[in-house]
Amino acid sequence: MDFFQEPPRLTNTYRADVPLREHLERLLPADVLAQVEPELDTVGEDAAGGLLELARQAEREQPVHVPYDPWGRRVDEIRVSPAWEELHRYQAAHGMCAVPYEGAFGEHARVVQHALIHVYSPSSAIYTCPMAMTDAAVRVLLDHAEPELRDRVVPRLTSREPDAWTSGQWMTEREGGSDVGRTATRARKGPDGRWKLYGTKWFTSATTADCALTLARPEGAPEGSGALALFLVELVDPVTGESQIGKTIRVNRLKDKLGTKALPTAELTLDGAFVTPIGDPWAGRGLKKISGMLNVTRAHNAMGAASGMRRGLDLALAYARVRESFGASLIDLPLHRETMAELAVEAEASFALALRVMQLTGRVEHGVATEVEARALRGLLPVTKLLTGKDAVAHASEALESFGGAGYIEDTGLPQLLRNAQVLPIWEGTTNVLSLDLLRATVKENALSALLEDLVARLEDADAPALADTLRLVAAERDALAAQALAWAQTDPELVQAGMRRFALRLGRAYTAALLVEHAAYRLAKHNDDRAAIVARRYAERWLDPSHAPAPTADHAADTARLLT
Ligand code: MFK
Repeated sequence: MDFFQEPPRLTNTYRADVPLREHLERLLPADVLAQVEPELDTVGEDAAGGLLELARQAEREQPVHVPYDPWGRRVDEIRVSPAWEELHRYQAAHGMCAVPYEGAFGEHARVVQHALIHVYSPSSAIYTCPMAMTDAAVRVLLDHAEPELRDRVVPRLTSREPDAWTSGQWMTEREGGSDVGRTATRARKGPDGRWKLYGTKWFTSATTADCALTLARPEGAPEGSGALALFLVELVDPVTGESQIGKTIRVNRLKDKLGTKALPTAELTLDGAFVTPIGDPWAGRGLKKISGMLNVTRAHNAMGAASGMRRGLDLALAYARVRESFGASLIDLPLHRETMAELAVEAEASFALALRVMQLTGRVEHGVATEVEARALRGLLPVTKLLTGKDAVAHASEALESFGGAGYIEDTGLPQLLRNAQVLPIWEGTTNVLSLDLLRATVKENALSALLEDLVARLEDADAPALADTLRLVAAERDALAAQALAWAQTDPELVQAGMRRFALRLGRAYTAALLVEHAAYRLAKHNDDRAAIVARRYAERWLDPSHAPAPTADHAADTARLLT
């Protein structure tokens, strides 16, 4: 009989995600967990079924730019798949951008939001991009907008209705990608008192949004990033009620990208686009204000990275269970098992790191964070974004490899995992830009010392013998990092900059290991469960102990089995 390989099949991705469920049980009060779990279960069921179908459809039916109508009138319509629109309605109905602002879960709202997004994201065809920018725009409007603008726009962005608004973030220009200070778009105030923008925006993701935050230099203002002003563009002008697209906002073309294919990303020309200033444009500080947006989208980036890794793991494991080679299921071949266990450890590590950012964000937003936690979060954001972004690419590559040739074939849907991961270290700040942001946060806000202090606090309850070796590795790395930071006070600033990427990656790994230890200590104490302790040890041995080259023992093999059950 002909042989046909059974494909990997996902099951409810919430129920299958042991680390997610364990971390929620640790972090959320029982009543909050009981309230959100049915919804997570529904999203998990859909993520393995209906949502996944929608995501596949959206990736197939890619956005199209229609510049002119049949009679030659400029329209600049961007047509997206109906599935993309349905993915919008789904996340809105589940409040994925609304939860942090509705007040229902207090300081826990960001953890709840993370859980929902973690389950939804890998079956969303990167609909999480407009969601990230929408969430971030709400944060900026709440923090900086005049009450009239804030009260008109925020309820639309946080709506759960099908017509909920989304926001874009139009920052990148031909002159300035990472160096946003080079923004060349000009802002001019007309005699009617209204502001208009003139310039070209080189990357505008989710261009079908209802509004966007953007930067421009008021005519006559000085050069440099400090004079840039922040504006909200509404695609339908709120004064005239007319669409600005095809008129004062022209779509030059859609970008031909490596991945994120369902997501429309365009080049735009602003030719007198009507905008509303956020604060006094002459006071500048636009870059400072929009950095609040960047910090939210960077947290989303980390959530996207961790959830993509989880999906790679789920698929690789599902395949290993149905694929036979050399007389056994892949999952029973010792070396393949090792690779699967490593994918599991890495996915959990990134998840724990992103979750900590969301937990701290919730605490800061609800005014319950300590001063140390707030400063630690400022440093943790760039570190988390850069580390999870890098790890997501390596993880996706390994996940594809575990399928052999099938991982390289388009209609399996697997190459998309790698393509979509590759954007994560690029957008929202590259690894180098974020490494330097850690330096900025350290120099200006003393973030590093707070981060190291918070790291030590994660280890407080880790007195179980099963964690002793791991704890030693984390503590030694923490001491090495602190010593390096001290030495830098006496070092040529150019050398400090040159060392920042390596430092930020090491710091991220040490902090992540501390988070895994914290979780493991809880699992051992509360549930007499050592799964998380194995995860913490493997992670610390791999990343914090360069001399560690394990020759697997029988115990090691038993631990691997434990991670794969
Ligand atoms: C799956 C989900 C994915 C999510 C998808 C979203 C898709 C969106 C696609 C995109 O739009 S990608 C475009 C992303 N662009 C960037 O991320 C820009 C990267 N560049 C930087 O972040 C640079 O570091 C920066 C532009 C900020 C450097 O510019 P400058 O002129 O050297 O900044 P400067 O003078 O150091 O900082 C100006 C002020 O902002 C300072 O405050 P003060 O004026 O009070 O001293 C800084 O401290 C502050 N600041 C800068 N970054 C900050 C910050 N404050 C808080 N947090 C930050 N991150």
